[in-house]
Amino acid sequence: MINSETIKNRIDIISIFPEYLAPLELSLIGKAREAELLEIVVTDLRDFTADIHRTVDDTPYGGGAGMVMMPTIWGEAIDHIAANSEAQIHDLVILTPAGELFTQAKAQEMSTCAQVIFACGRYEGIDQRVTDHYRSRSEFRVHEVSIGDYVLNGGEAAALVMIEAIVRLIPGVIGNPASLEEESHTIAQDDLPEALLEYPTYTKPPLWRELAVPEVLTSGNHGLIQKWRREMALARTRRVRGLTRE
Ligand code: JE8
Repeated sequence: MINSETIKNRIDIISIFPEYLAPLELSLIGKAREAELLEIVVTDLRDFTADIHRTVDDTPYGGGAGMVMMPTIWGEAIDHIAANSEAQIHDLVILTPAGELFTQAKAQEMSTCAQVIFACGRYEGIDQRVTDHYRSRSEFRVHEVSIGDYVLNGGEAAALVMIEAIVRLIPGVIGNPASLEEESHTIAQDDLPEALLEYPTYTKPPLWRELAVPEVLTSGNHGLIQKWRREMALARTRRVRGLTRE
């Protein structure tokens, strides 16, 4: 286990909208922070500006619409955060619609990192030289990541999604580790669904608006229940995602 109790996981988020990250105080992540399993620090990018207007953007070279975030400001912010960290390696995630797709495999990988720094751009994104510069520094590992093929206005919502997926994999954050092992997505990483989608779940009451709970689930026959759940997962995977390898 890479995340032994002695390793403290640290997540940094850099944004011009630090209030956007307020949900990180809630629920499972909030409790993990309180239990000091995890440290999350949100940094306002504008704290690293030098001018009176706290400017972070400028017009794009080559022309075109919108504004691009300046590499100078990002460099100051990232260097400051890395310099004030115990971590030897800093995993720098740059959110961009042009990045590699975020998967459960990537979440697993990042859950073992000592420090992950999320750079959340806005406008037309961050000057490409920020990625290129940190790729050339051996103490950084740079990940250009997208959470999916749709257009957001900035990286903050994507960072929230990634952090939720990553943090729940840190040992001690989820009470029952069996609930992690049972998950369908743990080995799914390609376009072909290697793992199955989740089977449907039910609770009381047994009859609701003329819909009954499938009889097998109240039979008490656990062998039959397991078989039924697997069949439902297979049928659902085929219907929603197309052919499986089975
Ligand atoms: C972003 C984003 C992820 C996803 C991430 C970061 C920074 C060049 N485009 C920039 C033009 C349209 C508006 C874009 C706004 N933007 C979007 C994402 C993402 N991760 N899956 N979709 N979009 C930035 C600026």
